[in-house]
Amino acid sequence: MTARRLVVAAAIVDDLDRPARLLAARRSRPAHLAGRWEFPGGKVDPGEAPVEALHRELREELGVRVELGDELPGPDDGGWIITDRHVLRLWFATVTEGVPEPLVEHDDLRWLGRDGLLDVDWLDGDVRIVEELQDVLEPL
Ligand code: 9L3
Ligand code: MG
Repeated sequence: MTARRLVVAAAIVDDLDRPARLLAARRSRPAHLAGRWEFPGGKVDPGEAPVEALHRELREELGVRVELGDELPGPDDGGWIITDRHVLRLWFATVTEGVPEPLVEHDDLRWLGRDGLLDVDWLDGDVRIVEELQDVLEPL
């Protein structure tokens, strides 16, 4: 089997130093993912640096510029296997310009606190990342 495609995504939080809320995005497409929630982001293009790809995706998808914080390393060679065809790398981020809007492939956005984090229907691959983040968020 060929290597999994690299996908990059952001845990957008209200404050990088004391995060209390996390931005979740509801997919509007493709049909089999519509209605499920995710960390916004997308595929890294050939020749593109992962962090550049993440900035591009967040501009395209949400219309924002961000400052990136630390990466949240995963158990799968440093990444997070999210499907049999994709491996995800995830960075903390905070918005520096603009207000996030569901522009391209989302139809809803929600800021979630630690207690409500699992109230939305996360994509299968994202759930274990969300569970890990629960301990990182400050109580509201
Ligand atoms: N995916 C899973 N969780 C995420 C993201 C951003 C993406 N947080 C999955 C959904 C698709 C694939 O990765 O199967 C590619 O994502 P996109 O380019 O359609 O956003
Ligand atoms: Mg995307």
